[in-house]
Amino acid sequence: DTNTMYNVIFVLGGPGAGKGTQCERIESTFGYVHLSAGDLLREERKKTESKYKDEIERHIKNGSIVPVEITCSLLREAMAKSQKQNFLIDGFPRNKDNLDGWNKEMDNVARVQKVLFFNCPDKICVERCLLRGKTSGRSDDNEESLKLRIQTYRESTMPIIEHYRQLSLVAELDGNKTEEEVFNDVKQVFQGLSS
Ligand code: UP5
Ligand code: MG
Repeated sequence: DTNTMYNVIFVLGGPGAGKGTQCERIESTFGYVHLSAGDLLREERKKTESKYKDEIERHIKNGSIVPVEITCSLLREAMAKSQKQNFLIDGFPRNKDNLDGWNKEMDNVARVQKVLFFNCPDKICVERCLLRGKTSGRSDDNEESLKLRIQTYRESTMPIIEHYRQLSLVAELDGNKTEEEVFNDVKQVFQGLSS
């Protein structure tokens, strides 16, 4: 029964491509609940009682990808807790393990409506993250982690974007514009969305 299924829009793109920024705007304008997988992992890492915290921190610093069992259960928990139906899932799925785990666990629970892909040159992405790093406190906003994050994005996440492109689910947006201009493009995508 599709009426009781969650509607999910995945939001992908390199580090600093503007996923989080645009998701916040989408949330306020279109009512989709924004769930950032990275934010959920950073929250989990802060919990003293979490058995995953060291593993999560190691992956974040190395720009590598946390096993799907951890990420998917955090997402699923947040979705259930919100009691809403429409979600923007930001920064997930990032590799084949994520994709397979999601499909296995969420196949009968969620429908992937669209994949927003913010395409932005590496150089711009790095500049943005380094600038943010001055105040973000994020342990991965430094040159060394950024190299690894970009490499992981190229090797592991781009194939996932390609997978969804084959399924005609991808809306590609130029992330190398002003926030306002990118959001105007995003709005066009939402106007064409059938629910
Ligand atoms: N900014 C945004 N838009 C701009 C624009 N148009 N023009 C100029 N500046 C713009 O933006 C980044 C910065 O750029 C901000 O300062 C913003 O003001 C500015 P933001 O919107 O935060 O970009 P975003 O794409 O969200 O960048 P983020 O750094 O969050 O992306 P990542 O994908 O690297 O980070 P995420 O939090 O998703 O993941 C972090 C780590 O968690 C991963 O490396 C991985 O180790 C782990 N992870 C998993 O293992 N599994 C998951 O499923 C998810 C994460
Ligand atoms: Mg983000």
